Amino acid sequence: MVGVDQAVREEAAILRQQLNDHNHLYYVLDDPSIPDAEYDRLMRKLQQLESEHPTLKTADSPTQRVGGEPLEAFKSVVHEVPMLSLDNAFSDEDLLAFHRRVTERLKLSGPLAYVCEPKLDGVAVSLLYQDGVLIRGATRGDGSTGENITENVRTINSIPLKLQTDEPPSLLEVRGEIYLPRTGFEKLNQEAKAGGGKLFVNPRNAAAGSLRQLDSKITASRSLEMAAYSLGRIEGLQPPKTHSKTLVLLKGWGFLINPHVEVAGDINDCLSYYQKLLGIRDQLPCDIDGIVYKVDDIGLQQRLGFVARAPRWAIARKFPAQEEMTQLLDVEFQVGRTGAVTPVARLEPIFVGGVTVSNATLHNQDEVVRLGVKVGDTVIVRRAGDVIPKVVKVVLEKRPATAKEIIFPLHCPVCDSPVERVEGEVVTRCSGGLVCSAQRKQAIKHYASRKAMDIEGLGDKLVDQLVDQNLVTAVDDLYGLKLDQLAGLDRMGNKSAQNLLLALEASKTTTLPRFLYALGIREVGEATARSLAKHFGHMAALQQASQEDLQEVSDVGPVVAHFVHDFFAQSENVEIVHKLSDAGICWPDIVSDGDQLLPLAGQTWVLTGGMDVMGRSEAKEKLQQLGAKVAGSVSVKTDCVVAGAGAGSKLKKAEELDIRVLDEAALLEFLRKNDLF
Ligand code: 5U1
Repeated sequence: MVGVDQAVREEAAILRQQLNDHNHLYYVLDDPSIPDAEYDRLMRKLQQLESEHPTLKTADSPTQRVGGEPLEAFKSVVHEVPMLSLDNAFSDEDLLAFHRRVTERLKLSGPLAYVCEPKLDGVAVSLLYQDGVLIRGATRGDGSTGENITENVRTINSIPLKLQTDEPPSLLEVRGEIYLPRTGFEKLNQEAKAGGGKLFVNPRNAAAGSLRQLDSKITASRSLEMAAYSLGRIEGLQPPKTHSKTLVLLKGWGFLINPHVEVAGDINDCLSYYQKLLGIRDQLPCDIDGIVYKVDDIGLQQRLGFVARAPRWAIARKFPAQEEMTQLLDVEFQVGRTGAVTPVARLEPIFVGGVTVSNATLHNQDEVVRLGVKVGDTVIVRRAGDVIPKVVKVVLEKRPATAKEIIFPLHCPVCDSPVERVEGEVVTRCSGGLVCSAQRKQAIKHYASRKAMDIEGLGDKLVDQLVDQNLVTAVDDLYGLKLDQLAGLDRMGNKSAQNLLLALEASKTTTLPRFLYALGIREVGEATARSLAKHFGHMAALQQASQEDLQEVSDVGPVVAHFVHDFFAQSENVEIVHKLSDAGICWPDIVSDGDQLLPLAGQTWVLTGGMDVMGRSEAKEKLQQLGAKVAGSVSVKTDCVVAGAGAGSKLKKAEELDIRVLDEAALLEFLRKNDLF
């Protein structure tokens, strides 16, 4: 590097190191230690040095993550060690048969340890590091030859550009899965929809599509992640003797290892692990399509060897598929709380994502047009995570000659009022308002729901009966119901009627955010209801607020302000609020005396380890809403540590300092009590 001052070179090297370390803290450990603005400042400084002295630009420079010049085409890469595929097991019996084959071949009788890993639904890749610096990224391709996607791989923040060690192996190949978390997938499709672009069917296709971009700036914008799961080639360092230690080594070098990886002492633990992971599958941040079990001992792996293109020492136990094909039998139109008329696909029942599905949403007219779907079509249905099943694709080759166009109704299927579509909106709505019994029923169901007034025992069927028998027209009527009226209803005895009256009574003491949410004001979800309550403190102040006042609330823009204002401008809504108040609904007013009255004001909390149900950033946000400061490290000033799965040194320190520790379940319960979960 002739011509560049030694001091400048050193400064660039320090910046590279700092940025790579902060990147690892942020993207792999989910534990940033500096604010984003400071990170940006360091990045800008390095960019400036590199643009002044282009020879300083190294392969491991974090400035290379933002994407470079577009490529003409991808080059081929021949894998020196082929990237194998895995045999599949579809049942406990298949897994036990695999274990029998393994133990018989090894002539073992005692327990055998396996590593259990979630099988991420993404794209398998190989990363090559020379003297600790990432020099090549390639797709698996057919296992022998893949594509060189180095420029794209460099943009993925959880992939270290440089190994975090002073003594790297001279050559290292790391294998793993690049995937798109569900939130990234939803965001990508929302953006594609807004821009009229093509939607991806699932996160795996989206990850593959993102990696096949010749312009790495596009890849950089896609929030891809990579979890490492094995070594390929390694030179200049003796590899560990077990697979579990290999993962620990990879983690130490800066790779992301899935937090749910576990070592099972024997095959029975593998069976329990399957049940455990299946139970939390829907709450995980990314799609997984099964579990990979690997014999932990590398010596035993070598003795077992391979058959055809799969190892004898590993197997993939598949989960029920999240996408299946079925037939669209009919389309019905459902009317929601706000009058939205939603086309619902009636399907030939199909087992998908672990449940039998016979209905799936088609969202709206635009979506029906986008899918090009007709009644009688064979369709692909996806059910993943907590989301309701969706029709994601039509199998056009299977379209029968009798397939029928889907016609949207001009009148509400329930109350016959005209259906309208406001310009600029995708939704068609019944114009009947409270005349429409479907809208009334939905409004009452929403009012009674768990996150609103939480009226136990007031289920959907009961609401349908109450409205159909004219016992309840609007939510305030609920509080006038009598025992004999309730006891006379279908599937209601005296006891259930009494319990419901008690639940109605209990619901009268509530919180302002819950009540606001329960009113069902358009676009006012739980978070907005909380912001409104916190800002205005009293119902009266909110009712009198102008649209300008409303827009002063954080997260409230002109659209929400319009809906809130419009709601309280309608005398029938104000009357319902009065009647509810007369019925005894009450809550403590929120006194916004700075943050002093927030339950965690003045406290410092630390989050560590993996969270299954709620991501760490979401948990952090909620604790902050309750007034806590959330810090990255444990000290004597820490009031409480939330220790999730695999918590390590921070938990130990908390125990040493005798600091209160909560597990994830306790945190969720605490948040629930504070209306934040
Ligand atoms: N987690 C994980 N996924 N996966 C895929 N481990 C893993 N290992 C694989 C594959 C194909 O192959 C090795 C067992 C060779």
